[in-house]
Amino acid sequence: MSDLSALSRPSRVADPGEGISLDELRLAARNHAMPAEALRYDVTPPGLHYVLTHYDIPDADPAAWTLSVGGLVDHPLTLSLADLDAMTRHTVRVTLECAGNGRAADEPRPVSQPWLDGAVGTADWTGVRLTDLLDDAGLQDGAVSVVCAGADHGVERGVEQDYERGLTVAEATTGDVLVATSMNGDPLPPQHGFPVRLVVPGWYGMASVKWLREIRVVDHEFAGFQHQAYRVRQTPEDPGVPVTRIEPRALLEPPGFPDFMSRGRVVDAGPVELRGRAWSGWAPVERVEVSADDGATWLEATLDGDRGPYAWRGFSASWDATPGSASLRARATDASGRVQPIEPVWNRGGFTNNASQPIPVLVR
Ligand SMILES: Nc1nc2c(c(=O)[nH]1)N[C@H]1C(S)=C(S)[C@@H](COP(=O)(O)O)O[C@H]1N2
Ligand SMILES: [Mo]
Repeated sequence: MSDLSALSRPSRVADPGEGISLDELRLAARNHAMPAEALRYDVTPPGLHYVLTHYDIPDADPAAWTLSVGGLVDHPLTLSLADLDAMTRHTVRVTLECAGNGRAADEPRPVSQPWLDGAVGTADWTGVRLTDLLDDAGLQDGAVSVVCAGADHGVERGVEQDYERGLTVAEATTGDVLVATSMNGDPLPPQHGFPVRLVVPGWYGMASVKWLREIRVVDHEFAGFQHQAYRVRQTPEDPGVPVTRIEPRALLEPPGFPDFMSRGRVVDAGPVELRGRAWSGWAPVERVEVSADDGATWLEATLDGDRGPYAWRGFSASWDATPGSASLRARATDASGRVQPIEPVWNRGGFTNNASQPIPVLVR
């Protein structure tokens, strides 16, 4: 009876025509998306920010919580929340996106959390820089990876584990990686990692370990379960490449009003101001285009002011809507030259699918 794989599920791709299962529905109900209309906010109100939790939200007692920093360091640390609050704090605005965002549009569908396009949100995270903590602890020669462990525990594909991810020393000590205790000026909500989490700006969400309880410096490149899981591969045998930074994506605030079931939109004919947000973890967004004819022709959107290197950027475009049906799309290009594709680029895990998503509209 100790074989955990009896209740665990293998990694799998759906059969042709196979519908979403109750397993996938249960995940989708626990791990909610950001409603598209919340693209109107520069900073996402916490209850509207997407959530993804592999196991359970831990029962955390803030008075007893400690974060330990150990392994290849000169001075191992055990920090209370009061200790973290007493250190120099920084606030960084970060757009976080799950690597599986867009997965449900993959054909065939990888069986997992079936995200459409809403696994995103932007928050002002406040905390201590990971590099400052590592400085205080004193990295020893031979330090290669900084392993970050959450307090949550579960089983995944038959493997029992704590949620753990590593960063190389170079990744951990550059780019504003935060050990955060606050979201939008308030303590972290339970679902976003209360009382302390990692935030790795520019990276897909899996790197930003929630409920952080241990930082362990090791002498090898860490390759735990969550590193094997988050790889872009074509077959189970394919070694693949790791999922790291966020690919560019633009999303439109859906205009007009929705149909309850289809979420298709209704707008009146005439000029329609289209607005949305665009982001990339590789380089600043340079250009956003909008289409009303499913990508046959594109309009150049105007970018709003920059809100920082890790935050999404607003954009707008004026569309002259004529009666009939339309299919709206947006696509972003970043300064590294990455452009959103129209068709999904398939991989077995359904990761990094940043294909432009159509919004059906009826113009009356
Ligand atoms: N400890 C822990 N950290 C975690 C996870 C988790 O399941 N456990 N999920 C990761 C994934 S896959 C994502 S996309 C982000 C989601 O962060 P959010 O729920 O605050 O939006 O948290 C990451 N950090
Ligand atoms: Mo994720």
